Amino acid sequence: MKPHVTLVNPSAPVGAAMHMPFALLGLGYLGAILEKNQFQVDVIDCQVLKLSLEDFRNEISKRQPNIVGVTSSTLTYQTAIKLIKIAKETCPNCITIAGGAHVTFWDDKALEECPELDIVIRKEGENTLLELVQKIANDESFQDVIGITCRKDGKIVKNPDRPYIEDLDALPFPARHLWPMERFREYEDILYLATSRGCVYWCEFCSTVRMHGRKYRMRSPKNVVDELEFLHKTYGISKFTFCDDAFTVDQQRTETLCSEIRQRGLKIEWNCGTRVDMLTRELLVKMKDAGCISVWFGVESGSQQVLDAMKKGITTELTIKVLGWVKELGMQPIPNVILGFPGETKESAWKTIKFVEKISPDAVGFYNVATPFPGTPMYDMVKEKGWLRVTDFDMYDTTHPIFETPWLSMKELGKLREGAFHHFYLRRAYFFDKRRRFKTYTPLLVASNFIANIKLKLRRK
Ligand code: B12
Ligand code: SF4
Repeated sequence: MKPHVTLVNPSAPVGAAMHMPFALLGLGYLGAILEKNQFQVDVIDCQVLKLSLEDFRNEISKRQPNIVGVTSSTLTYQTAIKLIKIAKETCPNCITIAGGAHVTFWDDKALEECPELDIVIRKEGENTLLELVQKIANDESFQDVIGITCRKDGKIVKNPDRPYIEDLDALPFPARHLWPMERFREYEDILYLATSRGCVYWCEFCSTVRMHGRKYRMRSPKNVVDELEFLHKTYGISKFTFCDDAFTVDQQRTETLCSEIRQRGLKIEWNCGTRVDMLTRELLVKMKDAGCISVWFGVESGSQQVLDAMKKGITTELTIKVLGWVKELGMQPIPNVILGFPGETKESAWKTIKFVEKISPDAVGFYNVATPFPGTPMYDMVKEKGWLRVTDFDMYDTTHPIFETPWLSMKELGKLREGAFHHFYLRRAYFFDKRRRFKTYTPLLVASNFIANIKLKLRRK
């Protein structure tokens, strides 16, 4: 039997703060590796197609796959479980698999919580899924496949981890054609790609590095620019986001990548995210020449004490210096901030809010609330200390306080985050900035931000 595999992206819970939908790279890579090995594969993206649970039931019933693979972050975990139950009800002979950032660290619990779930694939999924599907195709037992957690003789067993893929160039490009790509144009004209996996740091709140490993694995500049060129030609898109967690860990590679973009005469604009200690002014100049228009930074906090508690490994001085270079060179720095990490006080949070306004007065970036994702030391600490208050994963959208500490209550944290946005937009410096004064979008932006905060408040009740 050649199994037919359906990959599924669950919708985010109603009201959760979410980014625009796009073709997920994780599922895209899985689809591509299966297609490369001549398996029939399709995607049901409930987020993109705005499918209700009943719509999903109809869709899966029409397709009748042999294997259903559902991705999930912590935010979409509970919905993923509902979809798996529906898949099993609708196609009782199908094998159900879950993968992604949440179930990797919630594998045994997911299998306990959901008898309809057959297998969890932990961490990087391509080779594990391929081996599993091949075994199923050959009617062989899959229970010894490495990288999975499954049931064996009535017990839940965790097989050893699979080694990470070292040669990322060997992977096919994500199978974006499995999505209705024209639908994304309704939202934004940007395509996303990833040029590396893993990170060399080990921040206390970060689940990515525990997922993809404490080692920076890279695609070659040629392979990345081949993908850019392919996407530019196939979809007519000229704007790209590199989703890497730390795009410039290997500065030489970034330089070569920029030269390759220029040499091929690609007229594109792009943005990326990185750490302040992994950039030089010279590299930024080269990035700008190759089309970079903005850079995201994990600024996280304006308090050195909180940064050290996070094990972030950067200083506030360096952040000021590097974001200054980005601005001087005419690019936009976008700070990403976490409020409420254990040890945070009202004072340190306000220090951060003012720090962010000083280093990036034009872009509010993202004020995230410290969210304890399973698999991270922050999650373990919050649980051990008895600080965890919200166990409903539908609330883990990084805007909703989840725990409280002796130094900061959840109510205070919620107010601080709202205060951060209000303060940002209502500053005299923002409203009376000459470049912005006559632009209609300023009051619109302020109004939409107030509405978003009201919605958030209602959701919290
Ligand atoms: C791009 C990105 C987004 C995009 C797309 C989301 C997505 N699910 O891909 C957008 C902007 C929409 C987004 C939104 C959010 N994100 Co985000 N995002 C990322 C980022 C930076 C890259 C994801 C990526 O493409 N990775 C590359 C691919 C190859 O890896 P992968 O996605 O992990 O997929 C592999 C494995 O997980 C596995 N796998 C995944 N799914 C499946 C399914 C099956 C069946 C199998 C077998 C295997 C498998 O195999 C894949 C291939 O190897 C990651 C960090 C990271 N580097 O991974 C954060 C990350 C996934 N996001 C995170 C968060 C918190 C969010 C938000 C909650 C934030 C918010 N409020 O907006 C939302 C939730 C979105 C949602 N619906 O789930 C956290 C998730 C933590 C957690 N435990 O849930 C991460 C890990 C960042 C972090 N530092 O902690 N995000
Ligand atoms: S630098 Fe970024 S990707 Fe690396 S461990 Fe810290 S938060 Fe995670």
